Amino acid sequence: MARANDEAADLIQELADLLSITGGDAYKIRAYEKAARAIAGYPEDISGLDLAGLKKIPTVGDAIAKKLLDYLATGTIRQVEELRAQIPAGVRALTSIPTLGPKKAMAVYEALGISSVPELAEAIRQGRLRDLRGFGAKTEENILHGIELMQQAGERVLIDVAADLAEEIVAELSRVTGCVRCTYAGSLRRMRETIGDIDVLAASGDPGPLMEAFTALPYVTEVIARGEKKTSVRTVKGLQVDLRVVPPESWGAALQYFTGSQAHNIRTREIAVRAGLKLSEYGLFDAGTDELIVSETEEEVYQRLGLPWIPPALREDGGEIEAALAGDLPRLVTVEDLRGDLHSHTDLTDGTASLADMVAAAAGRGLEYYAVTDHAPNLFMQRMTDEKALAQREEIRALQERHPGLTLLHGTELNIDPDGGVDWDADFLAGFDVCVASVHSHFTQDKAEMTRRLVRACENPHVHVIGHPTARLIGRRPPVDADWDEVFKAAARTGTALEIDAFPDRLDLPADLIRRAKRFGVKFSIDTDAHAVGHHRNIRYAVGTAQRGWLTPDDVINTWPLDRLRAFLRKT
Ligand code: DGT
Ligand code: CA
Ligand code: CA
Ligand code: ZN
Repeated sequence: MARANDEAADLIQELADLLSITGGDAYKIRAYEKAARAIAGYPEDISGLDLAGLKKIPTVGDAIAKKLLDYLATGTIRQVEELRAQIPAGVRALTSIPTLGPKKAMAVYEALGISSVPELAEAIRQGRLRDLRGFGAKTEENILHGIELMQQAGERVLIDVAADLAEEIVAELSRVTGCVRCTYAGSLRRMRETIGDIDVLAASGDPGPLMEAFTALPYVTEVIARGEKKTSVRTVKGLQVDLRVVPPESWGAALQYFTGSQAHNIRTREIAVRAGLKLSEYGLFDAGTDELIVSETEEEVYQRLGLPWIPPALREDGGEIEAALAGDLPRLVTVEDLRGDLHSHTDLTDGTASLADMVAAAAGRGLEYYAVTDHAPNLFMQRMTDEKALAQREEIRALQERHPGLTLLHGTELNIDPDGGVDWDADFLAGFDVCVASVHSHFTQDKAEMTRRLVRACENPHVHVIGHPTARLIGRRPPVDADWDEVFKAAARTGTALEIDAFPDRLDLPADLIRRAKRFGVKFSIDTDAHAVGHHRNIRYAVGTAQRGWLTPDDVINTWPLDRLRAFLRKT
């Protein structure tokens, strides 16, 4: 991964945020936001690029490229520094509340001197906000709700942030002399959607050099605790990382223990106790003689407990122990099982890469089919038209000749309107190979309305996949309220797949709903929803989510051969 890309993207995004506080030009702000996404998603490390190289990044023009040069030379962007100096830090803290816009943040600061989240919550409780111009009871409720969302997300980070850092640390430590094995465990190995801290495990007869190398990593900001067996540090993004070093012969037992979850470990320990054994991070021992029985691999540890190896994504005490004992563990879907991707965008709408680049990225993943599904006209900001959609179809036909091994599908991402209708009429829709339909507005409809809306979308014979069905944004927007069992019944009955969207702040459907939907016979589509070349890498997070929902390849329509997929898309 390229850390410079992330830092530069953060600075450009901050520039957009700061400009929106000072009432900057909306067009410019949008351009910065788009560029920030493009920079973060750019596959090449920007730190080696010159002006011409930087301008090759999609949506980055001369002005932004110069800001990036400024960053590469000085580690910051001058305009960001100037704006930071102008705008009180308190106001910036307030804008981290997802439901409080920059203008309102500035207003409460100027009128009431409020400059922190707790002060704001207190002022709302005292009813001091509702007399301000542009504020009312509804605004207060919204802000409080935003504060709640923020607190729920707490100190946890999204899975991609943790995964990128963990992989970098594992790569560094693996190079240290004496390191026999190294990997990450904990919630990240189980692919939870958010991560509290990263747990890295290493095997070595000599922990000293590993602990040294770990605390010396450039992104470590604080050493919280340093010991022989365990060292904990805090890193630049505030995320804590624990490193545990165990003797090589304890590897399997330690990996099992530190992968967790705690609830799963309690179950495995009980099984050990009932068999006259003792299970710890050091191994599986005879409870009577303390003699070590096995500890080198996880497989051996599970086997000696009378269990097959259990995939980490299932280790939540959610029935996996019972299934393992009965020999009923599912054969979970993997990234390698995926033959296609049914949801992606290009720079024709809000993507940052060209059609050719996105298709090349799909080919690079070894896919057999790939659907381009740019936004439909009712998402007005994206300015889709019939003509543009048809022109794109021609472009795809032409491009197909260059990719004999990859079948290109022309699709679209429709907008499900409040009544459950979609953008185009049946005739026009019939021209697409695949239609994803998603909720992009009116998120707060009541349960009955939202249920009807989603059921109607499923009943549309031209809708094949419901995109990011709950529309949640982790830590920023709650899931829509619907009677999900009714939606699942409709999806199963009509042969409409539900998506598992790979964006780390979506992961939608979430795992618990996936598992429930599967019981109704629902089929799923595991998609990137890629808006940039780099987003293709996110697919593993959606697969992890699918695994946590106990899905097998057969449950997932884009693991199927194209013929079987096409039959499903006919919805007969
Ligand atoms: P997180 O960090 O909140 O996202 O979740 P985890 O699961 O990574 O939790 P963490 O970092 O506290 O501990 C990592 C694993 O270590 C955990 O899944 C199970 C194991 N573990 C840690 N402390 C205990 C404990 O007191 N009892 C048991 N049974 N297992 C523990
Ligand atoms: Ca952890
Ligand atoms: Ca931990
Ligand atoms: Zn999309």
